[in-house]
Amino acid sequence: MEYKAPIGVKIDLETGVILDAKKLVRRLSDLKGYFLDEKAYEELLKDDPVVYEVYAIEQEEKDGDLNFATTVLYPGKVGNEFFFTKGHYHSKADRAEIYYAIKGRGGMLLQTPEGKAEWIPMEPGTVVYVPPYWAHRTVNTGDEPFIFLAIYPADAGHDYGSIKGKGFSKLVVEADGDVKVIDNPKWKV
Ligand code: S6P
Ligand code: ZN
Repeated sequence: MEYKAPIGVKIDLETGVILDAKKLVRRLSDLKGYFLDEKAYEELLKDDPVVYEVYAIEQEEKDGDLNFATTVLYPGKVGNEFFFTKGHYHSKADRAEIYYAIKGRGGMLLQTPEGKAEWIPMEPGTVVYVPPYWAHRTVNTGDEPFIFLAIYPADAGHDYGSIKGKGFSKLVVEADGDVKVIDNPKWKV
């Protein structure tokens, strides 16, 4: 039996950075078609800001193994809609996941394939259990980077397609200085 070597790494709790992790950067231009207000999107695209960065320690896609990653989701809005991650189902849809919020303020939108949505607010210390079959997207509702850790099965994979095409049935927006979760006018089952 060949045993894999254990890993111990440190998350910088101020920046979310994990040294030696694989870094992924998502700019606004990577999120074309995701936000409701297309005019505000085109306007902001001139600067093409970084919306989020992911620092991932990933294993081969094998049953029983685990990956983990931090995400640094920057503050910002497109129109009145807060910056968010793309959101995905897992390719192996029955794979669950755990999130742990480290810094900043935000929340998670979750959704079943039938379009039933849930909003879970997150602040440092919040743990979110993402059950099997639920799509998940995080949203930064604050004015500083929202940083969290995700731990997920190594064989979960990412299915971005259906969220990219249809979005979530709810939007998280700023209204009168408050965070509001509203129906997505463009949502269709
Ligand atoms: C992976 C986990 C997170 C996200 C990351 C970026 O299963 O849920 O590490 O990948 O927050 O979000 P997204 O939707 O672009 O993958
Ligand atoms: Zn996931």
